[in-house]
Amino acid sequence: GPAPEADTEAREWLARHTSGFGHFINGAFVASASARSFDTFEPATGKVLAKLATGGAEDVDNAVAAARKAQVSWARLPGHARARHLYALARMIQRHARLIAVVEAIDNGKPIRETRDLDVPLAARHFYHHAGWAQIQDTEFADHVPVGVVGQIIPWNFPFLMLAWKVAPALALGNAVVLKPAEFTSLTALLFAELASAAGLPPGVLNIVTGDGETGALLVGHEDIDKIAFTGSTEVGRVIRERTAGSGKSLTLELGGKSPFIVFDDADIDGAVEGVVDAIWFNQGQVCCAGSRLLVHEGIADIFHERLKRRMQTLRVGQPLDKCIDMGAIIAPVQLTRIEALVNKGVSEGATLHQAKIDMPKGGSFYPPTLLSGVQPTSIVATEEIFGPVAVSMTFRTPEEAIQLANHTRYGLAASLWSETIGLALNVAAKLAAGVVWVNATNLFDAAVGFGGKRESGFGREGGREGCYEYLKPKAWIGRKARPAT
Ligand code: TXE
Repeated sequence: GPAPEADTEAREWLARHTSGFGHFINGAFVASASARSFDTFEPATGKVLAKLATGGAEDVDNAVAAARKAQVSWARLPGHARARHLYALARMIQRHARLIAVVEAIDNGKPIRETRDLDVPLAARHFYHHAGWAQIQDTEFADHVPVGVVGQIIPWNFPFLMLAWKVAPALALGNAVVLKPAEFTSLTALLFAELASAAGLPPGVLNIVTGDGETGALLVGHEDIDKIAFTGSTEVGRVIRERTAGSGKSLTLELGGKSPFIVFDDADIDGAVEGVVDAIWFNQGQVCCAGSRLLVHEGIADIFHERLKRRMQTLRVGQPLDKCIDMGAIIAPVQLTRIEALVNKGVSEGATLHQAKIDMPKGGSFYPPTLLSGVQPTSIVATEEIFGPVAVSMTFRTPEEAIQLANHTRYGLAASLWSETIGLALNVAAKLAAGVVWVNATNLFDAAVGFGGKRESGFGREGGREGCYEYLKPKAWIGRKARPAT
């Protein structure tokens, strides 16, 4: 496939920023007050891609102050006027879809086919969808007011899409935002800031401060922020929950998962095998709702595993900008090491390892499609989120046992089940502890459907009406008739 260098528009965009990006505060890019910076790397090559500013206390202060000031007039706009801005952002994303998709693929390492067909169109769809809510906010949410200034902290696995999931509802409903992208993947957020400014978004409504967990912690601890919306690891989610406890800040957390993928003996086996490809090898398995635990009915386990192994062998791992690949690079060497360590642990705990013997690219952080079968339900690989292209499989005999195994987790984000019997599917679906259950499907998202978890996968929803309420506060108005003048 073509080398990453082949894309001139993205390379030119990057070249324009060789001296660094700065933060996006009050409608303009500004140098970091901290005077500190860090490098961001290209996962597929390991090479330095850009220099990014490290947000310190003063940068966060400036961004929050700009947001506070802008929020007042932003919230005062009638809903239809805010809707116009969201439509403009959606159209801007569509107009620059190719550039965003390429920058995202280079920065994250995921296949261009995914950024082009999923991340970017879904992000545009989120802005369109929430423009609709802004349009009817004045009547639909008349007894609610915006939360105010929102600090948003997002992960690296879907950098642009997570930005859209967070920014679109917040802005639609009259809030102002300070967003901190993940340190591995800040580029499409900065590109979005450029586009938003070109689209005429009022200064201060959206601010972007780059940096690592320290910068995130400054946002979490800031006194003048009304809400934190976080997507990332359960560990950091726990820290944020503790830090915001008693502060009066609202909080939503979208955290990790270990989602079950249940295949009953009457399932369409080829369909389910293809489902596994989408469940665990999509985005190199770096998906919070990845179907990472395969629960397969004993009666079809042999044939299912045989066909799955055959399918694995046909997957192509390669350069992100190659349109013919199925899997790109793992985000960073540190994650690669983590995946390797967990897989070794699985083998030492007695699981059988199967890895596709396919050509692997050299240079960057790559890991082959992997299956661990015969896994014990209590083993580390069956309980810990691996966050890589590693499926673990177990077998069951009865639907009751499948449900019990599926729910044997501290998480509860998603579940996928495969059966041709609708009664069985609905009955089992009702008993699964998950924020979303997919039937004969996996990893389906829609801007109109609230996404979120239960248990240690977090709380709060993103998308749809329920997602709007996360950026609103109820406000009651009770009064008496004014006393007639005497
Ligand atoms: O996540 P972090 P990491 C899981 C996955 C992965 C593991 C580690 O298992 O292997 O997390 O990934 C910011 N206060 N998921 O280390 O650290 C950080 O800068 C405030 C699942 O990248 O949670 C980044 O912007 N913010 C997940 C964001 O939090 C802090 C997606 C997420 O980083 C902070 C990503 C702090 N103290 C990883 N520390 C999912 N559910 O999709 C860090 N951050």
